[in-house]
Amino acid sequence: MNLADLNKIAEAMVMPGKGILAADESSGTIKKRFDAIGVESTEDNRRDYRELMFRSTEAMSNYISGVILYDETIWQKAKDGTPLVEVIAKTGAIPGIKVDEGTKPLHNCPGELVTIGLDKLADRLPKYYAQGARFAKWRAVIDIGGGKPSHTCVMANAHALARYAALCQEAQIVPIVEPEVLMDGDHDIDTCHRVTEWVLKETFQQLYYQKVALEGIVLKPNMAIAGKKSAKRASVQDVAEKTVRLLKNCVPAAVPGIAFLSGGQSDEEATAHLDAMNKIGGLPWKLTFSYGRALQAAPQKAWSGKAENVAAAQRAFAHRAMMNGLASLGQWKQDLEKKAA
Ligand code: 5MM
Repeated sequence: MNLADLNKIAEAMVMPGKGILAADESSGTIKKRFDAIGVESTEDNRRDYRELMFRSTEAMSNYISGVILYDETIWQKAKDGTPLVEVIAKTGAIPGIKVDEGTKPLHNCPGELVTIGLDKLADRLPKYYAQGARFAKWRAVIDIGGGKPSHTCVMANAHALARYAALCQEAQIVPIVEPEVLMDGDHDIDTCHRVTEWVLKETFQQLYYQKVALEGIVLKPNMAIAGKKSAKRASVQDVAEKTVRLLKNCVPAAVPGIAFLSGGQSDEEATAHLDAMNKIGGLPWKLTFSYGRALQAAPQKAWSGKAENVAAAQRAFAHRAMMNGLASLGQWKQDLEKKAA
């Protein structure tokens, strides 16, 4: 492992003003997204949709530092025959790859999941590197409510994340470490804060046990936020202050950057929260975005599977990318959203 090179990639992934596009929806997830816009989820449609984002030079060159791809996409070619990884790399963004293989029920823990995919990972990573991937992603899912999460679930997922991260670094690939505490329940922001603190502390403990070099990772956590069904909504300032406090208590300064997931927040909420955190300032790591839904909902809707809508979809993508790029600098303003409408 060459740590200086890993660190260079990690720093580039979180460079000020830019963030990561999470375009790694698995087949089931992209089908759900396409169903919502009335588009059939065929290989060609998935390619066309993703190609339109990767060819949106305005968004990609100015605001996107890296793209997380699904296995199908990393081997796919654009309509004109150019490998999609090349299309991405030409914009200056770094190609990355989701390497987890989804989740399975965790034995003895009803309703809980553990992320799988470690078995052949050491063999798969060099192939992804040869195809151009310089970072990877593994997502653990932790649910709150009804006695969850269990100690077993938190431990099993943190251990898998750390084993994955160590294997990535060995293969000269920067691991995005994503322990996602879901915002599906009716819990309040303080419960989310408490559970996320537990999950992050356990994750960093396991990263230490697996000898992962923190200078060569990027953390992708949820924000401290109330569950979607909670009656007690937290203000933007509350989310920002509690998330920053949480991260300061859990994430060593050696980590180059933190790139949040959006987790089901609205586009504008996800931007406003990131911006408010960066406005607090004085942080030991960069804070940016690695959004899936909060970057793609608008372009997906604008595209709706029609070739004549490609330019409008690219504009919608560029707008969200710019808003989040500004938020990564703490320079977003709400009236910038109105101007685009
Ligand atoms: C883009 O969605 C990613 C893949 O999800 P599945 O494996 O479930 O298909 C997901 O991991 C994503 O990268 C993160 O959750 C962040 O996306 P959001 O939409 O939460 O910003």
